[in-house]
Amino acid sequence: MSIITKSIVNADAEARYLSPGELERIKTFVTSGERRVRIAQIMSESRERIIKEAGNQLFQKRPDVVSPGGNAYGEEMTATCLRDLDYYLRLISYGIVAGDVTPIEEIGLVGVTEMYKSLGTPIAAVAEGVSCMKSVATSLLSGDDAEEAGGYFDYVIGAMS
Ligand SMILES: CCC1=C(C)/C(=C/C2=NC(=C\c3[nH]c(/C=C4\NC(=O)[C@H](C)[C@H]4CC)c(C)c3CCC(=O)O)/C(CCC(=O)O)=C2C)NC1=O
Repeated sequence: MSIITKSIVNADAEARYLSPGELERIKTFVTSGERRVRIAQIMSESRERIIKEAGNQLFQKRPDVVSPGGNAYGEEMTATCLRDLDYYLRLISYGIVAGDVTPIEEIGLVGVTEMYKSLGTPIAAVAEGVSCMKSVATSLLSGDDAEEAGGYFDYVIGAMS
């Protein structure tokens, strides 16, 4: 839910006008809208490049995951691993547009530790992969945009550590 919808639901539940604080947060959300949409467009247009380069960086840093016995060993498993990176990049782009980490959290982070544990996937290596995506993605963005986007990647990395 966007901050606008959320504020309206809360205010209407109490049959009141939006408070000055709520309006101030909505103002910040609206004035940063152009930047957030611009970042999401760049990430969406460059998704293949971001995932490919981040995957290469990850497998150089963590050759164990693509070696025999590794969780992402073999063509099919490597493709599944890259698909997971794609999932997280997509969720991060949702978060950036919404100006809110809730969609990332609800779709991709609730229960994530247990999920990767049961799959035998080293979650630290997934976090490393997200960190590689951050470095590729932010290199495609200008200063302020890179900083804004970086926070969402950091949020995912933090939730995995
Ligand atoms: C949108 C929300 C969402 C997420 C996040 C998600 C993740 C997810 N990753 C999975 C598997 C997997 N995930 C990986 C990923 C990796 N292995 C590694 O060693 C690397 C570190 C890493 C890549 C960075 C691999 C290799 C599998 C397959 C494991 C297996 O089948 O044994 C599975 C098991 C089912 C399947 O194979 O599709 C799920 C549910 N699914 C979702 O719907």
